[in-house]
Amino acid sequence: MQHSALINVMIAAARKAARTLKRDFGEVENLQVSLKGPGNFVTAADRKAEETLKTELIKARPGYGFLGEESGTTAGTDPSNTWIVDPLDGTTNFLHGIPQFAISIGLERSGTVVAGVIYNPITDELFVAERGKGAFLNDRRLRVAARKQLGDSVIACGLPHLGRGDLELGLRELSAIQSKVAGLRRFGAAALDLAFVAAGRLDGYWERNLQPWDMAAGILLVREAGGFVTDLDGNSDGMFTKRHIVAGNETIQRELQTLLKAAA
Ligand code: 2AM
Ligand code: CA
Repeated sequence: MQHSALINVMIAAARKAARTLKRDFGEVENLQVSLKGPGNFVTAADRKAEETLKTELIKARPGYGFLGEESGTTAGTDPSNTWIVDPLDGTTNFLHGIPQFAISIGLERSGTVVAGVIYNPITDELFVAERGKGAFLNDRRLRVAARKQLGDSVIACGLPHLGRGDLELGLRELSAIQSKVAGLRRFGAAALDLAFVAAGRLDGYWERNLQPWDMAAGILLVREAGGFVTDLDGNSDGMFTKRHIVAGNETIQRELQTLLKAAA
C-alpha cells in the first residue's frame, strides 16, 4: 500500500512509540497482583510514548505545532499545522491489562483534520485516513456499515463513572438507546470506537467529556469511510469545543443524535 509522505511520517512515529508501549503493557499485566497496582508505572509509560511521538513528529515536520494529552500545547512556526496526539487512548484499559488501547495521531490543517493514524500495538491493527483519499485498516479500504435499522445495530458509547461526567444524564441516554438496539458496547478507548465505526464493526457510537486528542484521527477515519460525525447537538464542527460526539452511517448517526438530544 502506497501512502503519502505525511502518512508515512505518522505511521513511523506510531510504530516507534508502540514498541515501548507494548513492552510496558507486558509489565503492567504482571503488576496487577501487586497491592499498589501499576498506576505510576502507567503514567510513566504514557509520558514516554508521548515524548517519542513528539520528538519523531517534530523532527519530520519542524514547523508544525503540537497538542498532546500529556504535554499540552507547543506552538510551531507554522500556525496552520498542528499535530493532535493521544499517546495512550484507553488508559484505564491499559492499566487493567485489557488490550483495547491505541496511539492516536491527527494532523489539523487550518481548522480541519486532514490526516489520521490510530494504532493498536497489541492487535497490530493500523487505521489510516487522509482527507479525500479514503480510510484503511492495514491495507484494506474501509466503509461504514450499511445497516439502516437501529434494531439491527450494535452501538458503542462512553459512560460517566466515578469522578467523571453527569451520571443521571448518562442513565437517561442509556435508557433512550438500549431498548432500541441489537447491542450496546462500552470499550473504553474513544479512538478505537471511532475506528471500529469506520471499519463497519460498530454501527454507531456516542460519548461525552472527550478531548480533541481522543477524537481527531477518528473523526477523519469515519468520514473517509463514508460515515457521519457531529456533536450531540447535530453540528458537524462542534466536537472539539463541546467535547461530545456521535458517529455512524448517515441514517444511524442521525437517529442516534435525535434520540440522544431528546434524552438530554
Ligand atoms: P484516555 O484513555 O486517553 O484518558 C473512555 O471513556 C474514553 O474517554 C477514553 O478514550 C479516554 O481517553 C477518554 N477520556 C478523556 N478524558 C478522560 C478522563 N478525564 N477520564 C477518563 N477518560 C477520559
Ligand atoms: Ca484519550
